[in-house]
Amino acid sequence: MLTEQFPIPWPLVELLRSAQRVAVLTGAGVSAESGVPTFREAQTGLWSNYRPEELATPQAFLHNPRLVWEWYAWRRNLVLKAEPNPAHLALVELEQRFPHFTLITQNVDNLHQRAGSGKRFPVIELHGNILRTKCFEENREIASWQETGETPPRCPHCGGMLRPDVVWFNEPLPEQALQAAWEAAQNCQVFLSIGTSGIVQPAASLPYRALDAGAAVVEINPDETPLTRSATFVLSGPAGQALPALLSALTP
Ligand code: BV8
Repeated sequence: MLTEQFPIPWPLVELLRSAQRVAVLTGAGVSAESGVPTFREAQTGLWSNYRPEELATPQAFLHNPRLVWEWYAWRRNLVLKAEPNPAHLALVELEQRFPHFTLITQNVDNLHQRAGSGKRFPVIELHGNILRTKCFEENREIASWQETGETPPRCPHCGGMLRPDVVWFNEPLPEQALQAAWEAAQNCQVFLSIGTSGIVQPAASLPYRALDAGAAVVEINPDETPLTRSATFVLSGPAGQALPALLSALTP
């Protein structure tokens, strides 16, 4: 089915029109058209000497807390200046179209929530949220603290270092979020994997859980990924075009 800018396969339209339970996994590619660099894109400026995997670990934080805190402060400012793009907005609409809709995100940029996702079904944040801060020692969220000029700032309760409330490499994902994501993948009829390179585990296993449970998997990505050859449908292009086209194809 040809829509103005993006071809949507008719069998996919029919499948979605009859689907009761839809699950979506998003990655950094969904925020690319908001100007937020994807996780594995070359870092710019001061950060061009570092790979994200080297900075997003507890070891990196303990080795150089100021550097890691400042990297996240730079990214936080970047996402706060960014605006949700048509991909985020189309997902807000899709959340209203199905009896059950689960949005699972690897992104920490809060753009799904700013776009309006989560009003009917809570957004599942697998890797945390860069706008939240927690105590490194107590592992609990800290909403406010005294700025003493020290970087990173200190926990007002125990004096430990503060850190972003994101899941670093070699850290476990939040138990409840991961459990909910497995269940959504297990029980959906259609699973959309959007803007993710499918490298990071355990998130990258979710589409395969859906396939094993008999769901149709749709990959939306301009590039190939390890999932591409297993996906039921592949929409090769930017999410900011594919998702609005999918939405308009669903609108009778
Ligand atoms: C854990 C938060 C256990 C921080 C992130 C099994 C096998 C192999 C390795 C492992 C394994 N199990 C665990 C591991 C280790 C590790 C891992 O997966 N390593 C990888 C590198 C091999 N996993 C972990 O460490 C996880 N923890 O398993 O703990 C445990 C249990 C108990 C006790 C102790 C430990 C934790 C992983 C979470 C790490 N944190 N983020 C931060 O953001 O700073 S991950 C990070 O990668 C981001 O969240 C990001 O979202 C995520 C995934 O990347 P993508 O989103 O896919 O982004 P990427 O740039 O890679 O790709 C973008 C895609 O978009 C591309 O395909 C591109 O083509 C596409 N694109 C571009 N433009 C567009 C587009 N698509 C659509 N439209 C566009 N316009």
